[in-house]
Amino acid sequence: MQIFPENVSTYGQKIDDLFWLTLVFVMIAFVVSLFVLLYPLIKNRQSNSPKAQYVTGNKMKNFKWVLIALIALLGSDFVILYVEHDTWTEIESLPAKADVHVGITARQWNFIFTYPGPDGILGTADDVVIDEMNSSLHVPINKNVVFELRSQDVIHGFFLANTRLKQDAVPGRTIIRWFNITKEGKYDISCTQICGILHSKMRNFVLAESDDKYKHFTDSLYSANSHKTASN
Ligand SMILES: [Cu+2]
Repeated sequence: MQIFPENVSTYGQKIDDLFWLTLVFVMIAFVVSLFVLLYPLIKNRQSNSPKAQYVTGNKMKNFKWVLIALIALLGSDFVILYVEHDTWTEIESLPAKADVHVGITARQWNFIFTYPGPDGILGTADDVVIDEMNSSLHVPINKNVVFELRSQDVIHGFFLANTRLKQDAVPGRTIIRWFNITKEGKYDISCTQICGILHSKMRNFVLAESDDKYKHFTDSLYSANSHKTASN
């Protein structure tokens, strides 16, 4: 059963597995809570027990159930923490090798993409900035794409659902994250923070391409850009 957008990243499946693990614990807690609420209602209904009982809960006989629930909840939290640790470390830390380095800047109401230019280094004079509504960020497949995320105005949320990566863009901060897409295609980037009146129009894409197509794209982008700077 496919209830999520297709996962196309190297680490997306691990996030999905964590989702299902968390859901199992929450479902167990949900069923137990319902039972604890409903069972006494039925068992102690008026025809069974006409006299009401007042339980203060400060005797150990009653209070132990609070403790048991607390330990069960804390225990499942620790199981999730333990299981997620490796995934968290992998996704939150940068990959040993960054194949592509790009800049992504959020602004009301668009994501602006900065390519590093022919030298492959961000923040130099040959950088190329694409600032268009609904534009696509081109990336090669099976490569570690490291990006620097910024915001020029308010808090935006960068969400690339097909990779399971979601990161807020916070004004004044540069946040470095990464993804690696394993399948060619065009994937939605949506903004997940209500960032103003046109928030819902804030929609860009990641275009994941083969190495050849990606090289073709950057070559033509960079040569068009060098003509532009040469003629200026
Ligand atoms: Cu936004």
